[in-house]
Amino acid sequence: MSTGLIIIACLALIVIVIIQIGKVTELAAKIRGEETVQFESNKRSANFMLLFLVGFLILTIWSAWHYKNWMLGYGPHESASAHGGALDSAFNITLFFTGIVFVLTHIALFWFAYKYKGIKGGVADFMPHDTKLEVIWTAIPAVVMCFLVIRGLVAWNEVMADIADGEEHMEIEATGQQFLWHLRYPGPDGKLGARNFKLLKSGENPLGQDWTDDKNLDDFMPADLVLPVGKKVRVRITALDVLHNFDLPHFRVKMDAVPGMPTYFVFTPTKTTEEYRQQLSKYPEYQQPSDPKDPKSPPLWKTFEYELACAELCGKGHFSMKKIVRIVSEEEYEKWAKEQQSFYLSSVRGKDFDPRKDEVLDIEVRQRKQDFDTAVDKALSATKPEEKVIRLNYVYYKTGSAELDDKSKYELDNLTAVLNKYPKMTIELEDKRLWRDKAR
Ligand SMILES: [Cu+2]
Repeated sequence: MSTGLIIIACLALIVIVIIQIGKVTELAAKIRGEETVQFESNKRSANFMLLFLVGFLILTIWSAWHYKNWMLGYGPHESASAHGGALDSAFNITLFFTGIVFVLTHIALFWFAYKYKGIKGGVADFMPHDTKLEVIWTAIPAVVMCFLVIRGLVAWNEVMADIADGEEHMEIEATGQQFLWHLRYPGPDGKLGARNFKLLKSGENPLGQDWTDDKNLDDFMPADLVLPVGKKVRVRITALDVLHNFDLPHFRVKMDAVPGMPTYFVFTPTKTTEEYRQQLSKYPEYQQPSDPKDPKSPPLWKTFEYELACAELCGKGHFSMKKIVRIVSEEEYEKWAKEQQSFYLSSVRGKDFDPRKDEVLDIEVRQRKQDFDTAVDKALSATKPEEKVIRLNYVYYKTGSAELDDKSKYELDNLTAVLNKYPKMTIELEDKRLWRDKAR
């Protein structure tokens, strides 16, 4: 903060000094005659031009060199995706040509301002037209531009290609909303369910998922973006309110999220978070403590995380649209995915607004069969007789009747399957109420 104030004060002083010099020059002109003073002033300006040229070029080149290990594309920040290298090299080739032009034009600009300063009796050259010069300064940029554009197009087509038919990949979805990203994964079925904007309701159904579509039932919405290394990912990108932009800088992924117009990006992460950290650890810049106020805090490279950002200024909370991205091994990813809870089952199922609350879903039948089989295994291996009990949790009767409800069938099927598997097993059926009474 204080450094900032000093810099501002210095700049203000420099401006005041320049204004004062101007005033002094004016006064001197009145005393010594206009022309002499004018030429002296020209000479001084010309010298400043040269000084600025040298200082400016040195500073530009020094800062580029000095900060290169913080910039994407250089030092440890090589791209972490399969396509990223193509974009980086297109960028570097453009930088090479524009860099040469940048240096040459600046030298020419300030050198000529110095060389052709106003002198006593000096007259300007009259050169209305020079065909050779015009051909040169049109042809060279045209050829270079053609080369850059064609190369850029080739890279663009490669980077923007969609998944080919039957190509192995996974698909996830990212939806931008002021001011957060909703991430949606397809769950075990590998398919994202349908959405309908008419079903949108914050809290109950933030993405407008259609619960009558079975593909939606296992979709989950994690807090972080976790992906397996080396697997092609297609990200469906949508927005709920204004323009956002799905930006994964370390992977050179960037695509607008437009309300009402789904976009996508396909990329393959090639480095796990851990590998990227190891790469950073080889550079002195990343040995600094991650918390500048605490010298004992872990070094920067150890705390590095990939990030998902919004790269479209979308409102005052724009900066908060950040998520951590973790790239992990295939096994770690499988483990993580298994731990994720389906949004439907954890937040919608059985609630008043669940349109399928009266239905028993296939996904539940499968889950309950698994639970049932686990309970059977547990009872079989138990030693105490009171532990050799299996509870049939989902057997219901029709209201006011001794007839079994249709929904009970699958639970009895599970029991039949077990009895068939162990033909010698004998069981005793006991009513739950009696069982409860006995326990008292
Ligand atoms: Cu945004």
